[in-house]
Amino acid sequence: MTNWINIAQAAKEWVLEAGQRIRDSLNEELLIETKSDANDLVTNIDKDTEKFFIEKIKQYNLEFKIMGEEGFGDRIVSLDGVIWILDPIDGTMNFVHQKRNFAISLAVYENGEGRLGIIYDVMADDFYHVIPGSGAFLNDIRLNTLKDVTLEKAIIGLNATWITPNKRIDYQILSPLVKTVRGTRSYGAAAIELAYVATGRLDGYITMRLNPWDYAAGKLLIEEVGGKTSNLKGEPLSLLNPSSLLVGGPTVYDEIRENYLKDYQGK
Ligand code: 2AM
Ligand code: CA
Repeated sequence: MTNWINIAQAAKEWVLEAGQRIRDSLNEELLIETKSDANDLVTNIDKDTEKFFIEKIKQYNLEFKIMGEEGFGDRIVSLDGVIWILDPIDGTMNFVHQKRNFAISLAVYENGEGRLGIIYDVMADDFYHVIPGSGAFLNDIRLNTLKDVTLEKAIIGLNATWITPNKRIDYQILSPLVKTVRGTRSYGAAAIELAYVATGRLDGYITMRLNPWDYAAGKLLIEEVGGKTSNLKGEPLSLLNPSSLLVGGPTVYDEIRENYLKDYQGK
């Protein structure tokens, strides 16, 4: 039997150590490169942090597989076995430009079932973790079940990037939604926005494209406190492919799905 409590304790130590290494690196000069486009950034610290985790995880158990954003892990084509899903720095643009509001996101799934989720907001020193079925926590204080909030009183996480006329379908969906809700916020790091939904600081979060390492941990946190997660079509989030994403408390989630996304045709 796999002992998830022991694994969670080990993972917590690695995450805190990695967080300290990242904070220490802030005084050094970063090597910044771009990936898919000029605004898709990666630094030497993203890569070093991913390698740090891979070494720790493989030392712990060679059979564990790792899906890491920077590609130093394994090539994952199925959810069989124990898979660690890692974003060494979620919110790299924030890391580079703002030196805050970035997170380490780490999740463990066994045959597609969530076993552990950790999000560490490195500069705030906020450590979120969940062992599905045993509770979700912020700095070891248990998170409450989400309060039910209606859409009119909701603050929704939403990045203005998606509200551009040339992304017509997105504009058509998001513009009426923005007019209905109480407010919108964008923090620039999906893992932090998901953690905020789990704590009730945000009532929902909607985005057109993320990768599994951006939401694998946050999904588990939100579900543990009674929130709902899916892609914009209402299908379960893929752990193998990029996806759109809608999460929120039950009422916010249902209202957005039923009143704004009925005809959504994208991914
Ligand atoms: P990253 O910093 O790990 O790349 C920014 O709004 C959020 O979206 C961050 O969580 C960022 O993760 C993620 N992100 C940025 N560009 C993306 C892309 N092209 N596809 C999927 N997710 C992206
Ligand atoms: Ca990243």
